[in-house]
Parts: sequence; C-alpha cells; structure tokens
Amino acid sequence: MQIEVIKCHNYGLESSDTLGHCLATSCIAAFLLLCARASTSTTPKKMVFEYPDVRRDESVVDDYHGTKIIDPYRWLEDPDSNETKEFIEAENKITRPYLDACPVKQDINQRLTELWNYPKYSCPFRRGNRYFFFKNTGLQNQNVLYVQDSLEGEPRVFLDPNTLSEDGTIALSGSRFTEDGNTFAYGLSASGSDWITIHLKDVATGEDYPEVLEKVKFASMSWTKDNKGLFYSRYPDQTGKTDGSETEVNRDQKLCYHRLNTPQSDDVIVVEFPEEPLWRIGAEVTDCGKYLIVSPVKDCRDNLLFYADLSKQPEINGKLHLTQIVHKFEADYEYVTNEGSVCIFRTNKNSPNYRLVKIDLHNPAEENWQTLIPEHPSDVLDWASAVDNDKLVIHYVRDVKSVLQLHNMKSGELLQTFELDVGSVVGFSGKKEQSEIFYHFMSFLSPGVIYHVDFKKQPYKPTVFREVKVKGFDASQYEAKQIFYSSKDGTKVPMFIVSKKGLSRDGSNPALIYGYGGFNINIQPSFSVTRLVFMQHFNGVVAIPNIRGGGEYGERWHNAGRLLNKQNVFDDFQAAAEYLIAEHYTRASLVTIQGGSNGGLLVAACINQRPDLYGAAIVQVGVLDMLRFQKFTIGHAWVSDYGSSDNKTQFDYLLKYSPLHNIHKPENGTEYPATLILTADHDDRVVPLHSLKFIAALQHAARGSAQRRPLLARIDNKAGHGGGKPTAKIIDEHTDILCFMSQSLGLKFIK
Ligand code: X98
Repeated sequence: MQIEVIKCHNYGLESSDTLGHCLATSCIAAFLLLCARASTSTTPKKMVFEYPDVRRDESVVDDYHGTKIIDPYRWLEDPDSNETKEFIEAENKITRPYLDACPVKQDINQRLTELWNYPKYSCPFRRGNRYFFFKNTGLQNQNVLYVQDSLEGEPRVFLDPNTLSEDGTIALSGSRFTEDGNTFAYGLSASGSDWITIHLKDVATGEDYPEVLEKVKFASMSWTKDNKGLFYSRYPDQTGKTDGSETEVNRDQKLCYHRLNTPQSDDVIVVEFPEEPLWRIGAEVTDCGKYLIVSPVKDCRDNLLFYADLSKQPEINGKLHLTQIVHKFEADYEYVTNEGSVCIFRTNKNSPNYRLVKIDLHNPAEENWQTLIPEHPSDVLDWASAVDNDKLVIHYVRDVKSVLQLHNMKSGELLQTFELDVGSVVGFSGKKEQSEIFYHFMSFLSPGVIYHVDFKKQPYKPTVFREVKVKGFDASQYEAKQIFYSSKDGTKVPMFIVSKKGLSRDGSNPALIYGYGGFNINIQPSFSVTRLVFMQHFNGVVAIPNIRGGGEYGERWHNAGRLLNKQNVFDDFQAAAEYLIAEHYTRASLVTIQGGSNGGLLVAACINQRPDLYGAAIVQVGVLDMLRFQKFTIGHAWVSDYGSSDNKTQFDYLLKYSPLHNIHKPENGTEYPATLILTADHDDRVVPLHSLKFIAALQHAARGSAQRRPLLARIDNKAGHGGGKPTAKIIDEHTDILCFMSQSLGLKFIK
C-alpha cells in the first residue's frame, strides 16, 4: 500500500489567477470607492460597492411537497450562456480591484513565495526492483515522480507533469504500477477537473503505449497480477462537453478491463449494474492475484461486496461471474489483504470505530466472520496495511492525533507502537511482500519527517530517512495546543489552537477558524505555509475545531452531524468562535471563518445564522443550494450526508439551513461579515453555479442596505475543486485570501 494523504477537503486557503478580461456589457457595475485609503492601516476598508445589477427572474418557482420556492437565478445554472459568462466577468471585475488595492499584497505574496520554497517529498516506494518517490523542489507547479535503482542510487526524473502544460494545469491524478514494476498506469487531469485520461508507460524505456483511456472519473485502477491488463471504471460516452465545465449528472459507471497495448475500443465491460445508474464501482485485485474484490457504492458511505474468481475466468473477455458477500448498504468494507480465500477487511459493521474482520470468500455468511482486531472503545481504526509477509501496520486516530502500530496478522496481537509526536501520519508506503516501510509525519509545527523501518533488523527501530526544514521558520517561536470546548448541547468538541508563543490574551488578535464537518472526514494537524504567514505577520491565531460530521470519533461523530443532525455541525463551529472570543484570544470583528466544499456550506450557513460572530468569511467551492445539489455531476452521492429535497422531511430540514435560501437583508445594525466566495470554471465536484447563485442573491439582499463590508466572488479559470492545482495558482489564491482578510478587517502586516 502506498498512501499520501492529499486532504481533498483541506482547502486550507487554496488557489489561483483571474480572468482579467474587460467586460463589455451594459449591465456592469461601476466600482465605487467612496472612502478607501491607500496606505497600510488598521482601519477596515469601508466601501460602498455597486454590485452587478443582474437579472432576477422571479417567475422560476419550484413546488416542493406543496411549498413554493422561487429560484430567481436559475439562469446561472447554465455555464455556457453568454449571460452567465458576463455575470462572472462582472463579479471578477469588482473583486480584482479590491484585492489588488491591498497595500500589503506584495509583502504577502513575497512572504508566501519565500516560505513555500522548500523541498517537499513523498515516501519512497518500491515497485519491482526500483524505488520511486515524488519531489517538489519548492515552487514547481506539479510534483515530479523520480525513479532510482536503490535508496542510495542517483534519482532520475521518471514523469514530470510540469512538461505537459505551460501553466502547470495538467496534473497527475491517480496511478498504479504493475506487480513486476514494469508498467505504469497514470491518470492526467486538465484544469482541475475530476475527469482523467489514463496513460500507460513502459518503465524501462519511459515510452508511453499508444492507447489512451478516456471518459474516466472516480476510477479505481487495479492490474491483474500477470501484468497484462488493468481494471478501471469509466463512464459511457455522454453527449456534449466532458472537460469538467459541464454540469450533467455522472451516471452508469462501468468496470472495464483493458489489455495493455490494445485500443480502448477493445476493452470489455466486466461489471455493470444497469438497474442502478448512480452506483460507482470500486475494484481491487487481491494480493494473491486470484480474486477481484468488487465494491459498489451508491453515495458517500457504505458499500456492497462481491468477488470474482479470476482463476476460473482467466481470459477476461466479458462479464465476470460475481459472488455477493455483502448484500446491504449498511457499513463500509475495505479490502486489506488475504491468505487464500480468507480476506481481511476493515469495517464499521457493528463497530462505529472500525475493526478488522476475516471473511472467508468460500464461506461468507456473516455468522462466520471472525474479528481479527476488535473495535477500540475510543480510537478510530483509520487504515491498515499488510507488510513483511505476516504483519499489519495500523493507523489509529486518537483524539484527532495519529497513532501507528504494528500487529501480528495471524493473531491480531499488538507487536509494537511507533512513537510519534503530536501530529499526523500523512503518507505511508509498504507492501506485504516487502520487509520495509516508510511513513511520513507532519504537524502544525513540523513540515515533515519521513521515517524508515527495516523489518530485517530487530528490534524494529524507525530511523529518520528525510527531514524537511523551512527557511525562515523557527518552530520554537510557536505553540500548538488542543483544548476541548462545550458546544450548544454540551458536547465536548476538540479544537487545535496554533499561534506565536506569548501572544496577548486581550481580544486583540485576529483569528482564522477553519472547519469541514462532514462525510466522516478527519481534519488532522498539518503544516500550512499560509497559516504560518498569518501567524508570523499578522499575529494571527489559527483554530481548527474538529466539529461533528467528521470522522474524528468514528461513525457516531459522523452521524451526529449529518442528515437531520446537520445543525450540530454549525452549532459546533459557532461555539468554537464563541469560545475563542470568551477566552480573549480574539474578538468577533477580528474572526475569519474559512471552509471549502462541505466546509464552504458550513461557513455560508454560519454567516446567515450568526453574522454578528465574525468579521470575515472565506467560502471556497461551497455546496450552497441545498435544494438542488443532487442534480449536478456527482452531487447525488452526497445525499448520505445531506438528505435530499425529494424527501419531504429532509426538504423541511434542508430549507432551514440551505445557504442560498436563508440569505436576509442586513438590517438592525447587523451586517454580514466581509465575505469572499471562491469557485472555478472547471470545478465539476461542486459546480460553480452554487457560488454564482449565492453571490447574486447575497449582493441583491445587500443592495440599498446598511451593508458596508464587501461581499465578493473570485471565479478562477482553468481550475477546479482543488486537486492538482498548480503551486502558482495556489499562491495567487492564498495571497488574495490574506489580502481580503487584511483589507476587510484592517489587519496590519508586521514585517
Ligand atoms: C465525493 O464526492 C467523492 C467522489 N469520488 C468517489 C470515488 N472516487 C473518487 C476519486 C477521486 C475523487 C472523487 C471520488 O466517489 C469512488 C469511486 C468508486 C467507488 C467509490 C468511490 N466526496 C465528497 C465530496 O467531494 C466528500 C468526500 C468525497 N463532496 C464535495 C461532498 C460535498 C462537497
């Protein structure tokens, strides 16, 4: 297994450049700067914005279970209409000058660039008789894959995605080597889209095979152990564009088999569920090569399990014969390894903190399952990987921090705990047939240490393989702590608080609160240059509350923040801000809240519910129309967390918090916080229409009101949901976010 935890949710201040074209329409707003000051100042800029005067079509009305809901900006759902394009230009045209007028923009950009410029490495991993690793010298747009003949050997560039586009917008997205290490299947995505094309490379020569596999999205890739072909999932040809700027629902995914060095047109569909157009199909060839484990999933939790015995159908020239093991969507099952027909799965069936079970494929009834490693009462079993033939490395999350252990694969017995500082294991490499592992540790104040364990030498002692240093960062000047605060209903919620040591506790510091709160996802400690700039140059306090909806305390924590419990997520986040204010870390007018994707929903819901509690809000690629999200691309998969407006009870609940449907006119002295909405033209995970409709409605509500703080949108081009974003775009985006905070809150940049 080889993982590098790329936190898809951690938009932690992520991304980009701008359209920059001039708008030639009549309905564009003039940018009125009534009393902006040009010098560095600690006074927030108070401006009256004349927002774009966009068409509001109140004739668009939907009937949900008898309730009529108007959708006046429905026309913004068409990404290709001229009117939508003009709207985007008009928004960028008022946002750009505001951000560019930031007197310390150069300072921020320069400091971000300086600090970013340190080498970053992944764990090395062995495939065949070679080692590979990813490296970024510092500011390269995309990480480069290197090959070396031994750990001490001279690394050579194996694949450099930076050569594939001028601007770094073509990114590697998913890859898999054959068992013999001689062929490399790799996905490329353009402009941040989830769509990838799969390419195949001969490792010895570096030459690509002629075929390219198209229409691939949400793909698991798995080679047969004879190294001859690849299972991968793809979508059937769909009409119109498939470059990530379209909004069509992704349906009818099929599992296909591709034979190396043949055209994709010869590929065969091996698994499909035509009655279930919304299922996605995961697949993994077992370590022994005999079986294919097939795991269909219909939303964002729980999967079924099937297997195919490949030894009985060696030709793979049509549908595989499947035997079903799990018949109901009621838990997660993740293949770890197998010995003969006995497979080890990680599951949360009857074990919300997860356990390992042995299931005999030839005797799969649940009453015959055997627990190998029981559920821990409080720690979450996050992942497991077979190593050194008969051992398992197990990663637990204990109070949001990583714990790494070695267990005996036969008995489950704990053999050793690898000592870690307070932080996270963000990368791991190791395989059952290999007698060494690498793991990558990171924390708020440690940019990264890669450890190596050689199982041929006893006792098993981790040695530092590589340690990364950041020039201009002295960890001893900072502190990171974890506290537990009480939420509205009394639930204790953990929160990390990171800042310079010795900051005054008189409410005078700016604070940045980042949250996610959904989909069983953990927000563990990580190193962030942008947060460092905020702490170093603004005396900022960074706070990360591990609110409900995440997976920090297993399935119970997730359940407590989804469906009809979603309000707990917002309450937890609001209670985090209240705690920081009550403890005099900061005050409301200096608080920025930030979140991306599901976290964008969180932030947008919170500014509607408690506009008084924050000075600024950063909403990145957010899900903001909770009545219609399921109608676009992969949105249907999120009903497991959100429910759906198609269901009356869930509609009633969604309507109460849907950001788009709870915008109010700022009145009685309560303004909205300064709000920056960020999205991008190729975001096909959370389509930009959410952000466009939201900013149109928010600016409409603000028009003619007492609102003085800016409500702006930054719509990037050649960018998507965040994955694969080039470094240059990330630094530009983070510069803009810090500028927005600095401008709107009146923060001083301390040189
Ligand atoms: C998704 O929507 C996950 C989408 N997704 C998949 C599968 N593979 C993926 C590979 C890369 C990127 C996304 C993928 O479902 C998949 C394939 C086969 C079998 C099973 C899964 N997620 C949510 C999301 O992005 C949260 C976490 C993952 N959201 C955006 C939720 C709300 C906003």
